[in-house]
Amino acid sequence: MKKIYFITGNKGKILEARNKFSTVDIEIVQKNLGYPEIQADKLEDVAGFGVKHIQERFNEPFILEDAGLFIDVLNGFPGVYSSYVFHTVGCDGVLKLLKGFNDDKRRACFRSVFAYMEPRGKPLFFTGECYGKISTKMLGDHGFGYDPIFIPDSSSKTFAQMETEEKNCFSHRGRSLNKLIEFF
Ligand code: ITT
Repeated sequence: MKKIYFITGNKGKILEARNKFSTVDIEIVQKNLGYPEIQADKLEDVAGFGVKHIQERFNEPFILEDAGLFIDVLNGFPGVYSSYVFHTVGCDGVLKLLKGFNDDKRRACFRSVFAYMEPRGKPLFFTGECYGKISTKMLGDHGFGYDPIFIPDSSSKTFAQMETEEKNCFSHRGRSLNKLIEFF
């Protein structure tokens, strides 16, 4: 079976990718090599820099992903700073920033960018988006990160109230992974 290494420290991402790839003959293997996440305006640039860094010390086909939560009323914040914001103020901090805002001021979008790289190759990018809103409180205990406060359009549940398979039907990552699977 073909193996693709997924360079990530995030077990939730691995679960979601394995769930998607269960329909094809490709094994997703987690490799937590670590790479610098540069400060840039676009997720593509963060992923692109990471790919070059990993390519210098890893000689197998691999994927890595940069993702973020973009909140309309905050002009896209936390966006490319999602990881830092999550580890400093977390879901609670985001809820506080939006306190008192009604539903139409709670619009947000999750974005995912996968980069696929073969040894000595050039990176290929696959993107996915999911629009929705920020809930008024944390709900659910599945998933990771901002899942307890994000309700995708066409659902009334947060991502954290969904099993992996259901989240994958709606999510930014589910969509970028669909494109990646189609490519393979
Ligand atoms: P990597 O090792 O793959 O970089 P990470 O958790 O640092 O794992 P990102 O930099 O891509 O992942 O994610 C930025 C932040 O956005 C981070 O705090 C995640 O928890 C959060 N995030 C990304 N995708 C998410 C999702 O599907 N649901 C909830 N939060 C998500």
